Amino acid sequence: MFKSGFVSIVGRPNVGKSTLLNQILKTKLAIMSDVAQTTRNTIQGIYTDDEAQIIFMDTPGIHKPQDGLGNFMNTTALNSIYGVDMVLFIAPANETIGRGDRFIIERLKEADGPVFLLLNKCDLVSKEEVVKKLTEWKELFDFKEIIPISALEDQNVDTLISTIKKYLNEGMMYYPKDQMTDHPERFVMAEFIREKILYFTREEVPHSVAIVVERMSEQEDGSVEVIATIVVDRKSQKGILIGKQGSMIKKIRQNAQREMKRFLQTPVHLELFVKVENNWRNKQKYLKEFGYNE
Ligand code: GDP
Ligand code: MG
Ligand code: K
Repeated sequence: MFKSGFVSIVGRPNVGKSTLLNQILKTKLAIMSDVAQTTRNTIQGIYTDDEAQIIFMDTPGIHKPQDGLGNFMNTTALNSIYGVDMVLFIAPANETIGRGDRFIIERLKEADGPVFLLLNKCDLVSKEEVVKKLTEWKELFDFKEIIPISALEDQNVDTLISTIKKYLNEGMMYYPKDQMTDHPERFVMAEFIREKILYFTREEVPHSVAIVVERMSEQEDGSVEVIATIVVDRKSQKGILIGKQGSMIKKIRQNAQREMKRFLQTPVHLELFVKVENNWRNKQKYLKEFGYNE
């Protein structure tokens, strides 16, 4: 009997949702960063073995909404607990339970299907602390399963997969065996660029950048040309992104290009443009244009 199902991964920003998905899929699918809110759109990662197919949704972190974009991210993240077969709620073992966690817990009561607690980052704390944290969590919610893991160090991730499989129902294979994501490659390219921007500029350029992949085309020699525009809120951000004599944008370009090459397994030529659109975060029009609306 083959099993399949949809599983949503939720939790505050930076608890390790993307790291876990990457560990499961063993590839650089969702982009990880220690800067909050890298993952904006829901990413579907598809795990397939001989017994089951699990379609994972890695959601943007749930946080207190501050603007149009924040609202959208919350809606996406919260909606992902409906209509799925299972919800994985991730909490870090090395942090105290806070208001953000309680906010999500309240919502989880409406979830379709069983909810698991994954206590992540267990590599950072002692066994005693793990036990203590688990006791605290048990009082807050009736989790179907509680699994301490380290997404980064690959601890207990195999246990997680086999436990998920136990709860899945008989079902079809929705995607071909070798397919790992349903996302268009353009989206993945944009995420590579976003990751390099966050990495090289740190806090100087806030999370308000949008990346529009204008073109992605295969050349006759098999290489791929990617043309993308980075949209920022303010002129000052444009200056930071370009850097002294273009040094910053060059670094971003070269490093993103390298990731793209690795991902696509073919030479890539990346061209980057930077454009200022005042206050685009609050303009639904742009959110739609940039693909943040369904
Ligand atoms: P997300 O915002 O929930 O998707 O979190 P990320 O997957 O982007 O991870 C945020 C940060 O936590 C990154 O720096 C990860 O390397 C780190 N991280 C994730 N999982 C673990 C873990 O199990 N152990 C440790 N020590 N760090 C982790
Ligand atoms: Mg993430
Ligand atoms: K993150």
